[in-house]
Amino acid sequence: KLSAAPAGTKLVPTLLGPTEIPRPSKSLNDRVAVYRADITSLAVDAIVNAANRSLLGGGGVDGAIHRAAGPELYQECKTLNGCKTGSAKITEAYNLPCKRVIHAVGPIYDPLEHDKSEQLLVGCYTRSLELAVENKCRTIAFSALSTGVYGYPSREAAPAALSAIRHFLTGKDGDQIDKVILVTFEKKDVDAYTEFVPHYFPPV
Ligand code: AR6
Repeated sequence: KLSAAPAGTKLVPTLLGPTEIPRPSKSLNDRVAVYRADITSLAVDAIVNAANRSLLGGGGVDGAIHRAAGPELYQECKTLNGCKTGSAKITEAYNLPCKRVIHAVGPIYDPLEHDKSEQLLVGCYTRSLELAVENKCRTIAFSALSTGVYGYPSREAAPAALSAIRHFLTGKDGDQIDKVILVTFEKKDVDAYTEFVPHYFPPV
């Protein structure tokens, strides 16, 4: 029997259904973590970059990842012909301690088209997880896609991210992923995940 949603919780109809309350699951909870860290320092199988459609670098976490990976990353990115918003592409990681970099292109937040922004953000998380599985990456660390320069409010991005992750982990390829790490850099992201993780991954 499903319990009631905590008061004020925003459910994400995109993937979970407006009345679906996630069941507590220890094995699922053990596979999701929130770290406050610099994503370029993590020795996971794949880190997810918050890129733009050119895939040729930029500011924010994208700039930090390109600086730490070295110029070969830019050379490889030039061969990819960019990427659509809401999707992702994978490269080698060069001088980074991780094995691969997944470059996801989040939406520029549009408050007048909330559902479209949410659909695109969910697409980034889902496609990144698919790419991880296709490339045998079992541990994946996400930056808080779209919540910096692209203006997506952290309190709205967190439920979209968590619902996409939960949906994937409980789906047919979910057992191919051992750990999903949500990497936060700023207090607003820490606060958003702290608020919403217990809803999507309820304590057992
Ligand atoms: N490690 C982890 N997170 C970080 C780091 C880091 N080293 N640096 C920043 N963040 P943003 P976006 C966080 O702006 O909103 C770029 O120019 C940051 O605090 O990097 O998707 C691209 O080229 C925020 O929570 O990405 C695009 O043009 C999160 O990473 C555009 O910005 C994402 O913020 C993409 O904008």
